[in-house]
Amino acid sequence: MTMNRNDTLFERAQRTIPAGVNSPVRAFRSVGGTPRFLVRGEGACVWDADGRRYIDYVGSWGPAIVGHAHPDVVRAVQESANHGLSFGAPTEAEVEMAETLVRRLPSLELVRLVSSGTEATMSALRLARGFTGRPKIVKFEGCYHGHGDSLLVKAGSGALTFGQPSSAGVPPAIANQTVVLPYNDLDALDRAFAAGGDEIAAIIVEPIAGNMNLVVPSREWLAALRSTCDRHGAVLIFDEVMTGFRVHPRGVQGLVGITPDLTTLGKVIGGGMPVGAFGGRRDIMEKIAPLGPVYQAGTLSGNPVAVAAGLATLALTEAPGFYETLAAKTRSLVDGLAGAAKRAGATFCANAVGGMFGIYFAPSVPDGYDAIMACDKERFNRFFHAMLDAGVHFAPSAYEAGFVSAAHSDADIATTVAHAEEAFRRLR
Ligand code: KE4
Repeated sequence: MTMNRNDTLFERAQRTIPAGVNSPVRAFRSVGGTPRFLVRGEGACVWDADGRRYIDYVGSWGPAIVGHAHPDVVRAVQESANHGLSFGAPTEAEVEMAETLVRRLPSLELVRLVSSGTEATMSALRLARGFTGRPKIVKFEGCYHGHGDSLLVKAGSGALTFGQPSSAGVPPAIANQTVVLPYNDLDALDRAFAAGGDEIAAIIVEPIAGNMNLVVPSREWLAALRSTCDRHGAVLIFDEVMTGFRVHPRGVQGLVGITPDLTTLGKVIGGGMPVGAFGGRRDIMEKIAPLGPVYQAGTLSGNPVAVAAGLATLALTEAPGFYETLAAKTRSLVDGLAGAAKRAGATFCANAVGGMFGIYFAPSVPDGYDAIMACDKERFNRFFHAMLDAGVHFAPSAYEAGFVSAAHSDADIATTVAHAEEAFRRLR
């Protein structure tokens, strides 16, 4: 078998990097095969080390909402870098970013920048615990909030029983302070708070889930999270690292009209560069050092070059009709895929919210974790590779959402749908 550049690079990478990648999902272990080593992105497309072009629906897992290498974003980065890369001192760009986020998200009165979504969520949890003086947090099965110890926890048995580590290296003493409940399930929420609400510092939730694939919960359930936190004095955290400025100009909180106490952000606000953020109610955020007793810090927090990329990206999303066009494009993709599957006789469905979508080898759109787990993963994996061979780059896992950018053209969508119909026929 001739070794292509991807194979050669993957073999070489594994000699010095665990599994050859710097983040596990990139290793293709869920779908099998050799990951594509990308060398360039432009607009809706990426190119691999063998020079092959792909229409890209990963978009760096969400950040590339205006497309890869947008001239405005690249120019902003270059201009900022010309003045130096990092100072470890305040800069005006960070103030502009904070003002932009506060202006666009209903929940934000104060906001602090960090360098990743993980930093944002782990800081928000520490802040909620510091603000309430309580030890426990509630998260939901199927939701991912980065790799902070308190969040690498899977469901224990029973209502308010202790969570169990979902990763080695997380001490049970930490895991058992996390309660894991079923997503989009009202009864389980009531039982958990009835059993121990006075110990619960916060609920953290993906208000639209994207890390078990796309799952849209009922508005009623989100409203119940809000009222439950109000009743028990717990902090409601919307983890909008993925959904923030992806599904709506004002996040899920703007889409559904439910305001959390804290919001965590990432991805789009960095436009592909390392930026995360956490923010919310002034009385909570004023507990953060150096104002208050909850410590949090970061050498590159608010890095001016990264913030320049984020500001340029967010500015582009404020163009008139940006989100309407993006949502219509994404909807045309999922409707096109569903139509192709129907013509090919494949059991398949798809869903979209704003610029985010989910594809499922199942008869109906999943509304929770169990329904996601019932989807046909093996068929997804075969579909993934058929599409990759055809030059379409979907997320290399049946349990991830997909992303459309403003750079995807109608022709890109039509080409994707045509390749999908062929792939569905070969799946039969
Ligand atoms: P980062 O630390 O990866 O910047 O953000 C963690 C995070 C937090 N919250 C939500 C809702 C997220 O989706 C993420 C990260 N998302 C994954 C995609 N499933 C990043 C891709 C990866 O892990 O390589």
